Amino acid sequence: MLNKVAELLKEVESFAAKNIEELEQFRIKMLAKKGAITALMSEFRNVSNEDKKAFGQQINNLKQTTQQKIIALKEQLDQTINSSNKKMDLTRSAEQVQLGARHPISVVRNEILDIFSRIGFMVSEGPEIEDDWHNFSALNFPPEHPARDMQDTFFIEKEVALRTHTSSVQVRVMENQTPPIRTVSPGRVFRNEAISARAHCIFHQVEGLYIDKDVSFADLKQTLMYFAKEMFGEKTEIRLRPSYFPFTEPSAEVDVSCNICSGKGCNVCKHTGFLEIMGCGMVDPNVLENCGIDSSVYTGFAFGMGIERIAMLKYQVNDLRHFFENDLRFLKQFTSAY
Ligand code: 2U9
Repeated sequence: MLNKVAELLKEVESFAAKNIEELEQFRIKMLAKKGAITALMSEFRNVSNEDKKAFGQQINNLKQTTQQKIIALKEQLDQTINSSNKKMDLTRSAEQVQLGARHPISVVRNEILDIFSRIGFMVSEGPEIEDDWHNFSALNFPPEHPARDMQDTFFIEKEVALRTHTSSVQVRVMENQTPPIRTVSPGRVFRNEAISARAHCIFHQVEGLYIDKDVSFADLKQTLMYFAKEMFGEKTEIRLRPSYFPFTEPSAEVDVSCNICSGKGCNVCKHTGFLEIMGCGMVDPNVLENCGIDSSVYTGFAFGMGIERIAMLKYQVNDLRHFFENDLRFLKQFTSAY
């Protein structure tokens, strides 16, 4: 029994606590109702009469030593907490918070959507994984069109692919709504292309669609002119060149006067005075019929643009890959109301 007391005394004397929690654990272990010292005290009655005196003295000594040790350790720990608090300079100004900024592609997308929303266009979005019908067939792509090839499109299975344009969203809108329809569809699109300064296999588009009675090519030209002036400045001119797309007839490529040289000719516009910004056209009657819209009653126009292309022209970015690398030195240059 006396050995046990001596062992516990040794343990108490050598004990050190790193923190208040450890000290409290130690107090419970020794002095609580089921603690080691309390247990020893309850064995007092089993000690022979001649040993009782010595045992009593030793166990009292152990209990006192333990209590004093706990008080001393508590004082020590309190002091360290206070002195580490004293090292804090509460008057020091706060660490600067790094403010984030919207990605330039989001800035330009929001600006494009805002421009069209001011003339009554709604925003429609849809799936990035599309079936053959919504991405190709409904849009009048012939069965042998090269875009349907594995070389140009990322197929998931035979008739399921990553959408190559957001026109597929507008097919869904036409299938589900009756004209008048005025909608713009922003989103990511995917094409199996080699990555370069001018092309990427993932990029962003906004496509527009307006279907109603008596919609004409003149309405298309006015809408594009309004967009170009809002986006690139009041003095901007537009130019349309005939083109071909399966889903529009007639079709055109849209240029804006160069915002660097104001149309006089410079390196950026390759001395033409114009920069290509999008494609457009009157929706092919076959597309209207494919989507359940009577082409003898309704006509419509559509246009499509790459957001990266618009952002490059607006902010004079000469390499499209900057938009995907997320280098903060590039991104930090864009702060915006959008
Ligand atoms: C429907 C019918 C027709 C959208 C159009 C273009 C012309 C066009 C390209 C510009 C650069 C795609 O990002 S790009 O590579 N787009 O030239 N897009 S007309 O025509 C539609 C859309 C929806 C139902």
